[in-house]
Amino acid sequence: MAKLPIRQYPHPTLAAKAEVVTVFDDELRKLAEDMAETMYAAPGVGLAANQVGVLKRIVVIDVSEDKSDLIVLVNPLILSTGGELVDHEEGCLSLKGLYEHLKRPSKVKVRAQNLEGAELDIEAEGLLAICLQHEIDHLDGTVFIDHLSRLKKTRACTKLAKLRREEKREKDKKADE
Ligand code: GNR
Ligand code: NI
Repeated sequence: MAKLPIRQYPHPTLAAKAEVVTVFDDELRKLAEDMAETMYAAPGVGLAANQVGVLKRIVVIDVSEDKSDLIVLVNPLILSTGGELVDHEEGCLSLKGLYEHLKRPSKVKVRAQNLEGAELDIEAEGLLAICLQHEIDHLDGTVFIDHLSRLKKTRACTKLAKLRREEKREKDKKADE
């Protein structure tokens, strides 16, 4: 197992469309394992391959309290969305420290394949439904702030730049001690 570096916005792989997986081999299983380790270490509730610089349609998710329920999805597709649009606060490991309110459908049906290539369907609501939409967006080159209005996205980018400046200042200060 290995922890992989998480690419930060606006890294080009975050804006690229990931390729459909056709080969279900040991290399794919290794990638899934490394992505899971990276997600748990971050810590986060999901991770898409684009975030570790790999343009393959694979995501890992674990929204369980005790981190005991890993879901690996290959070639996931949203079959349908439903329920109300729910307002929630969203974050992303590739836009570290930034949290913004967003509305998404509360329910989602997803079809995917597992690491053996077998088809599986998931019906989700709550945090899992949000996370599935967030991760599948990544595979299509979309990050959550792309769903904001132009003005709100600009403000979010300004906030992110400020967070990074502050983080750098803290780091420089520590190195100086
Ligand atoms: O860890 C994460 N938390 C989160 C919170 C609200 C909505 C979506 C997410 S996904 C995010 C991990 C991540 O960046 N996945 O791509
Ligand atoms: Ni993300």
